[in-house]
Amino acid sequence: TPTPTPADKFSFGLWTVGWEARDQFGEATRPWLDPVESVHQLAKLGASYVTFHDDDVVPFGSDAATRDKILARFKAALDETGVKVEMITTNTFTHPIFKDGAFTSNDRRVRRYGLRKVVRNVDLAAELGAETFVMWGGREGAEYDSAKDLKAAHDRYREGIDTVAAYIKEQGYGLKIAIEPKPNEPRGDIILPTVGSALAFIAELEHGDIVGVNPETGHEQMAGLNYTSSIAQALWADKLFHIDLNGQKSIKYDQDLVFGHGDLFSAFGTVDLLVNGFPSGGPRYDGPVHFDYKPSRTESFTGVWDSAAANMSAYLLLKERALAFRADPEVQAALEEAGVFDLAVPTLAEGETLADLVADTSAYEDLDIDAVAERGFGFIRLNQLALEHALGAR
Ligand code: 3MF
Ligand code: MG
Ligand code: MG
Ligand code: MG
Repeated sequence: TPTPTPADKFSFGLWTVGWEARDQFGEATRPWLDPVESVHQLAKLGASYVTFHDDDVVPFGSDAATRDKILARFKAALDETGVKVEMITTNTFTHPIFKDGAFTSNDRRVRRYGLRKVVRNVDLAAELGAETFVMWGGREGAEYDSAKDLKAAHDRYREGIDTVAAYIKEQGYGLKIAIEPKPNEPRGDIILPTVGSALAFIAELEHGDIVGVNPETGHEQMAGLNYTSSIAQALWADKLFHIDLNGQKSIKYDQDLVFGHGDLFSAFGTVDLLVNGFPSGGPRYDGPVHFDYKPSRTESFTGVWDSAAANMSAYLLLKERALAFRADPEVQAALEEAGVFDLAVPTLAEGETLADLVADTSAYEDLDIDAVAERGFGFIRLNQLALEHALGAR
């Protein structure tokens, strides 16, 4: 299998390999993993970056002196390995204080505390040279419709994010905020459930220019959505600031499998878009390839490091296949026949007005609609070519 290089920009959340594998029904199956060890191991496996929640590195509630000491030791590991921090995020979901959310808790004291915790972490992100500040509002939601004033919740969410964005600008930090949507889990329903919801929300912000999205494969799939379509819309809107790749098998609990271990053919489509871009060109994702998965509860530390390597290997194998797919002349001909390239041609000609179109009888009155309707697009043949490439049969 191919070996990762720095050009691949592979990145891992420290909470992924560091997950102690405690779940709803069972205790931890692995001991705490020192983040310093994770940095060393991930570097050895070929990752270039790590990301973390404040509490992944500095235990919640640590005093200032302890925090400084832990961060100094962590920075030394970064210096030693050359691993960089590209993204930082805040844990506003584990401690019981956040049981009804942070920015949208019904308790104002919690909202004020949450905002302070986030802003403190923005300073750390800037200090460590991160480019992206992710916000996953995992507890921003409810189990019951009567529990929330949803208009006020969106107002408070906007207030929170705009306040953080304004602070980033005031301080002259080069950071961008990426909102991570998720439909449910841990709350029954989470506010901003999908990429589409988050994009619509960002359009209502005062400082939306520095706010984009961090879509996670499994989160979109938990809502029955197509992850590739979701990141495509975010790219189109110039809002794909970051990605969380992983695996999920259909609509069920948040599985956080290794990338490619869920819907493999969909993962092929994702990598195809990431490495080849749109057939008509335009916005590309150029950021870190970040994995947010969980080594299954059945695994020992051997399995933890195997699974970290598996994410990168799956991505690189799919990349090879996706490049071959687009380079195949037969595929290009099938794309041509399917009209994929024609979609980039504007519906109205340059300078043509709607009145001109209405006057063009060949477009309507004289169009042989039955003849046009007879056309077959050949999408199945095209998809079979994709499948053959994905399986390495070509
Ligand atoms: C939960 C998640 C989160 C976010 C993280 C920051 C714990 O399903 O995906 O991981 O990714 O909080 O991005
Ligand atoms: Mg997730
Ligand atoms: Mg997940
Ligand atoms: Mg995530």
